[in-house]
Formats: sequence, structure tokens, C-alpha cells
Amino acid sequence: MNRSATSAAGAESRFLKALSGEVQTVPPVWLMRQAGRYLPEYRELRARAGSFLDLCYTPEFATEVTLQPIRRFALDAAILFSDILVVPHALGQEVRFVEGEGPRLDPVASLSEFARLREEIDLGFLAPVYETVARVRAALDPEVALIGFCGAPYTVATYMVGGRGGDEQAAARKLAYREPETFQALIDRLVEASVAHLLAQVRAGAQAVQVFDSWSGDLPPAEFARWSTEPIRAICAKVKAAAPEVKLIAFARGAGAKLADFAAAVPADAFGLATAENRIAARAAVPAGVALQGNVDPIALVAGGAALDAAVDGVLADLGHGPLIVNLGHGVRQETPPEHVAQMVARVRRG
Ligand code: 1CP
Repeated sequence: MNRSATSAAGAESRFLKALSGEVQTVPPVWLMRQAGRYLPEYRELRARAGSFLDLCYTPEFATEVTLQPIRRFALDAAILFSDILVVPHALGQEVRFVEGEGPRLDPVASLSEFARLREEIDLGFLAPVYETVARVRAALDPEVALIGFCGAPYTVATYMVGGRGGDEQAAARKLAYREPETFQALIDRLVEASVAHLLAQVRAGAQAVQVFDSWSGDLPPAEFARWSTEPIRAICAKVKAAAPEVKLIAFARGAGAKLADFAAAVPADAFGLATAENRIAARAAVPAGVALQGNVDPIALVAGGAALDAAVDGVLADLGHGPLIVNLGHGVRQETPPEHVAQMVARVRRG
């Protein structure tokens, strides 16, 4: 292949072709949380880095961790190794990752606590993240795409208000019901911060960006429209206006019956589907020519064998007649045998 004829824009990339609406015999495949503790080489580097945040903010380490799954599995896309909670961190909120427990933040649960946040995201604080993007882009083959990301404002707000995950995001939902103006101000600030953070990743070399809304699926329809759909719509519209070439993936995990309204409003190039989504209904709910991404059960990936092959075949059969990016319905689980990822990639490419 004449590599000089292809640019970092990825003319050969199956992943970018799917995001342009192309239907392909062999669709692209990557996995949410494809870097992480199921890989021994990740665990080794994580131990050397010290804390999870040190790993995220040291370009040498974050670059290496981003590339680990690409080397092993020849996936179609790399995703920047970082976390959605670097955005509140760069807004001035204290963020820690407690070993074995997950993220802990000093909660922003009132107007006075909200007032202590920065008005604008400190992009200088996140310079190591953008340097990681540039290093990864330079290291990847042209046909492997690089994905940047952010958390959706609602999901990020649930951690900012509750100080941690879990409990059905009740702290954020209570604030949204009791003080909708305060919650709206927080969401608006996160929209602007997310746009700035995504555009900085695009300037550094990300060709696509994914917005992860992990927790909005639990919201009733009216709250979902206000706190999930509208802020993600605004982010996508602003990113498209500033960088028309960048591809956008919106993943509202568990949107279910709310997907049709979400997809009608949000100007994304692909929509992610969670594990439990009905794929046929989802295809009908999303405008023609827009790609779908998903939704192999991460637990079938743990199980492997014939069950994994059947899970992959189900996605290909149900969605392969349209633009498709094969992925999981949520992130790779820690107990996943790495060989099963190789099996999944081989099954997708067998056609
Ligand atoms: O080594 C470790 O202990 C850290 C585990 C870990 C990893 C590997 C965390 C802590 N974050 C990450 C990386 C990460 N997080 C990526 C990197 C790229 C990739 O390989 O996919 C991405 C895209 C995320 C996004 C993220 N972080 C989300 C959205 C997606 C999802 O999984 O729903 C959320 C909700 C977080 C918060 C977070 N970060 C880490 C933890 C343990 C959590 C909490 C999850 C929870 O509350 O259940």
C-alpha cells in the first residue's frame, strides 16, 4: 500500500468511512475501555505510574496505554486514555481516584459551592492530555483513527454534585428538581468546558470525538430531554461549527425509547447503543445514513466461545446493512481474557 498517498486524515480508515455513512462488508471495530486493567501490560504501567491521575497526566505513560490495545488487536480506532473527570478537575474541583472504590470529588451541591468553580476550563492544566493526543496520532498508522472524548454534562454533573458515582445519581437529580437554575448553570458551564476540551483534542489530532452519557438513561423523558439531549445537541452543534471535518459519536447509554427524539435533535454522525437496546428498533429510530455503534454484551466478551461469536454475529446481522461500528454495549470488564478480544476482532473481520 502506498502510505504516502494517505494522510493522517485517514483516507483508508474503515472507522471514518462508517462515520461518513458508508456501508462496508467488513465494518470497523473498537471497544469502549479497550485500554485498562484486563491487560497485564496496563497493570504493569499503572503500578509504575502511581495514581490513576498520574497515568492520565503523564503523556509518555498515557500514550503508551492508549497504544497497548492497538498493538495487541489491530483495532480500527484508538481512544485517548484519559477520564471524563479531568473536566471538573480543570474547572477547579478536587478530584481523586480511590483504589478499588472509584472517583471521589469534593461535592458541588449548592450555589455557593458552584460559585467557587472556574468560569472557564483551564486548558493549560490539561496540556498533558493534548500532548498525549498529538503523540498518539504521530505513532498510529494512518488507517487507524484516533478518538477523543468527554463525558456528557449530565453524567459529569452527577459526579460533581454527588462527589462519587452510584445511588442512582440521586444527589444530582435532587438538585435538578429543587434548584433547577443552579443545576442549569452547572450544565451550561459544562457545555462550554466540554466544547473547549473537545476542540483542543481535535486541534491536537483527534479525528472523531465521543460524548459519553453513562447515566442519563435513568431519567424520565422530560428530564432526559432537558439534561441529556439539549446539552449534547449544543456540544455537537458547537463542535461541528468550529471543526466541520470532525466526526461525532453520541452515546446516551440506555436511552431506549427516548433514542428517536435524541437522534432527531443531536447532529451526530453515529449513535452508540447500550447492551440492552433493541437493535432493530434503534435502526428505525435513527435517521438513514447515520451510523450505529455497538452493542455486543461485555459479559459475552468475558464468556468467549460460541456465545461471543453468536453475539458478534447478531450485531452484524441486525445492523450490518447500514453504516456500523462494532463495539460493546458498555466498557470492557476487568475480568475479560484478552484472547477473547482477539476472537471478537477476528469474528468481525472474517467476512
Ligand atoms: O486503573 C484504574 O484503576 C482506573 C480505571 C479507569 C479507567 C481505565 C477509570 C476510572 N477510567 C478509565 C479510563 C476511561 N474512562 C476511558 C479511557 C479510554 C478507554 O479505553 O475507553 C474513558 C473513555 C472513560 C470514561 C468514563 N469514566 C466514564 C464514561 C464511560 C462509562 O464507563 O460509563 C465514566 C462514567 C467514568 C468515571 C470513572 N472513571 C474511573 C472509574 C472507576 C469511574 C467510575 C465508574 C462508575 O461510577 O461506575
